[in-house]
Amino acid sequence: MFIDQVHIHVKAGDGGAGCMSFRREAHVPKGGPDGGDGGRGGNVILEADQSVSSLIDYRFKHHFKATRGIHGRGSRMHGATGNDLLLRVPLGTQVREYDEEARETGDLIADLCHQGERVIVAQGGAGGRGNIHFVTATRRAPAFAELGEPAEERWIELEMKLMADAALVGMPSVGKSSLIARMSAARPKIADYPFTTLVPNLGMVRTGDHSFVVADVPGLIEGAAAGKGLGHEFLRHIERTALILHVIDASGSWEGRDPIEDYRTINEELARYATDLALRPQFIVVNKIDLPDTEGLVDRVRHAAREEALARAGGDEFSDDFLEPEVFGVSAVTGQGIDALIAATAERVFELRTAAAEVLDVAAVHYDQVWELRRQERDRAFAVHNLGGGVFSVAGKAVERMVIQTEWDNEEAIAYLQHRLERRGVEKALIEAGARNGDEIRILGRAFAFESALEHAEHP
Ligand SMILES: Nc1nc2c(ncn2[C@@H]2O[C@H](COP(=O)(O)OP(=O)(O)OP(=O)(O)O)[C@@H](O)[C@H]2O)c(=O)[nH]1
Ligand SMILES: [Mg+2]
Repeated sequence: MFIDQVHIHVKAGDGGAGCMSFRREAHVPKGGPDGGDGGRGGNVILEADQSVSSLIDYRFKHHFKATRGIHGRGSRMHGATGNDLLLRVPLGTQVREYDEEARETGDLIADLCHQGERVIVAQGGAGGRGNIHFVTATRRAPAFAELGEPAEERWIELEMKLMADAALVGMPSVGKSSLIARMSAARPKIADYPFTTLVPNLGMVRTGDHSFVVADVPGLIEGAAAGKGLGHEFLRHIERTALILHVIDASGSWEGRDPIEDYRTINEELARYATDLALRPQFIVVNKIDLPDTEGLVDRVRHAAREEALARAGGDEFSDDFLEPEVFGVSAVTGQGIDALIAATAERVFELRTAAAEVLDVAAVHYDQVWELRRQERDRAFAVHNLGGGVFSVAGKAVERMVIQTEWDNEEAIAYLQHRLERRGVEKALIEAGARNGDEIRILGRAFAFESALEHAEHP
């Protein structure tokens, strides 16, 4: 089975705790603070890798964790950084946020299209700072340090769109699977009834100069773009192929159809699905020419396709818009014409990919940066709720993280937390919500008394 969508849970490493320590030397009665910082936790990183061809590695294992940062120590010794965890994914993998409970897909995190492209999907927690950082003019001997920052963790969705160079597209039973079996080592099911192929198959075609990947997708029928048959779901897979190999059955065998009518129907469905797909370069592959009464059909198809192309170019065969259609007569059964088809496909795919690579480099959107900014904004946001009776709660990622980083049995550490909350605007928001000195503030299950120097926080 072809796997193209998985959900995995990624957890980065927690930051190591900062150290609270004072220098101890033989001749110095009370030394200054010397607690080192905790190390940063490892990140979970996705990397696009050409040599990975599917998401199968993520089908059975769903949880991935980077290692934590080491705690800081005395004598200004900093803890080591945790190791990053690198997960390799196929080229063309799209990464999205995923809500496991609601089973809903969220924002696009990244679109990994180029070899070696990376994105951090879970950031390691920063190491806590040691007490050497908290010395001020009035606080010469800070008796607290920061705990490590908890790591990010989240569910993500990985989706791989087929990165085939050429896709075999056509009505059911025209011989798409037979052709991919002839052209590559792929061995899909072949049978004389429609809709034999239920999921796309990929095959690598090795030729002298350039190898290419060909896809065999389920048969399309009239109405496919509107969701009829099986083809629709897979039309999106061919969005990224450079070349369409439009296969028609020379014998018109399935339901005794007219091959030229079928050719037009499929083109209409492609156009209906996306205008872009109708304009995609096409080779016309007339299959089953080994069967009787098929001679002459290749020429008829060539003629019909030429008329259409000419009409699109305004009837002018010297116009730049006119492209002589390329038609190949082949037989998947005898192998006739297959070598010529492979050679021409390899050459055309190479030309198209080279041209596309130039365009892509200019137009690349850095989704990961967009997502990172949006995520940071969401993290910074917090909400204050008046629970009544002088009790207020504050909720928000960044604020909660500060609370987790605080040693709760250390008054100095709590005072420092209050200072941070004040800087973040939490104090102001609480006063606006009606909080007065002495009220109870709850954050993440912790409670402390509200103390503000701001005037209107005093009880009248
Ligand atoms: N004589 C002859 N028969 C062929 C040729 N190619 C395919 N067939 C037969 O046509 C039938 C359909 O072939 P498939 O390869 O399964 O067709 P498909 O396009 O993949 O069909 P779906 O997956 O159902 O869309 C099978 O019975 C094949 O043996 C050919 O070149 N010549
Ligand atoms: Mg098939």
